[in-house]
Amino acid sequence: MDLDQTISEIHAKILSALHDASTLEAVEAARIEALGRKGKLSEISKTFGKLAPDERKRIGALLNSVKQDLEARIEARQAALESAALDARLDSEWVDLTAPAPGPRPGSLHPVTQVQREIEQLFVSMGFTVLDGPEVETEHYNFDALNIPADHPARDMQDTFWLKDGRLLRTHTSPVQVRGLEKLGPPLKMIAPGRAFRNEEVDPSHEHTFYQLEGMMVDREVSVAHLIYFMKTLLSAIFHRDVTVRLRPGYFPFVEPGFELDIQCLICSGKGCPVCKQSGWVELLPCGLVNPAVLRHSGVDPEQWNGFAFGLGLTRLAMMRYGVDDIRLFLSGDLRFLRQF
Ligand code: FA5
Repeated sequence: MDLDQTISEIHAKILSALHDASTLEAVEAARIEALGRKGKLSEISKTFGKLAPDERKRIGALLNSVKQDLEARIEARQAALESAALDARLDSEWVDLTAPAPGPRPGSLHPVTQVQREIEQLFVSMGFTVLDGPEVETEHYNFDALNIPADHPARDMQDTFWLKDGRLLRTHTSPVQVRGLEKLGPPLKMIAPGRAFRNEEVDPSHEHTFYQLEGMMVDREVSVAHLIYFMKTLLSAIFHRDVTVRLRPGYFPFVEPGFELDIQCLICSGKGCPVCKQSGWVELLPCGLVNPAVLRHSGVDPEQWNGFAFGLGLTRLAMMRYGVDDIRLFLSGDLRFLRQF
């Protein structure tokens, strides 16, 4: 095979390799194959010595023109691949500076707050006033004024967190009954939502810190019928459906007669589970007619006035409403839980 043909074959082969090269590495490999120190064209240059002077000149010129052509094409191919790589990068790393920024992730109200607000709205629409009371209470308001003197066994029903100064963390929202009557006097329709604290073992239905919602109506002739009407209105507004309840006698020194209104456990539909301690019922809404002694302690004449009162377990109500099977989740601060509401 003569040199002309060899050179033109190498030329054609490298052109085709360049055409097929899709990476800079492939282009470099083609360059080395033709133009590298031990490349095919360089090898041919080494055989020049054997050629006649004319032939040497002619082949030399041919080699040079092929080399120049290949160098130019290699450079063009490299430039094309580099620009394609840059385009691909720009495409993948593209940021639309004109796109509107994603807004802050909206939060939501705590489930207990949501239920509390619903009940507040309901009672306000029926003419009740919403009152607040201190969480650090005196023994007088938490116990004595509610007809629970120091030696009364009912004090043991509520394990109390006592403070060094003799005050306590209120064990229920009932002190607001007395504070409300003292401040506003009868006739009075009030509710008082808030936190209560008890030094007791926590379990799926008992927390040391939980919410109650106290309610009281004092007027001239209040009866158990009024009480039952408001309790029924409350439950149907919260559950939007029929729930099974039972009313049984309950003892609280500040009401007479006293009742316990239990709701059939909505976690297990009454079959029995850890929340209802396998009983099928959850204590939710103790209530009764206000004991005349409480009215007297609050400066109200029980000959002229009477009333009803209730102490709704608000956190328990939220459990039933949303099907939460462990009360401890409410205070856990676990966002995976809270984001569901
Ligand atoms: C009382 O606290 C009375 N003050 C309620 C009352 C008010 C009765 C007015 C009559 C008239 P009791 O200890 O049963 O009662 O608590 C009331 C409700 O609070 C319970 O039915 C329950 O739903 C809720 N509760 C009580 N202890 C806890 C606790 N540790 N964790 C969560 N909820 C509780």
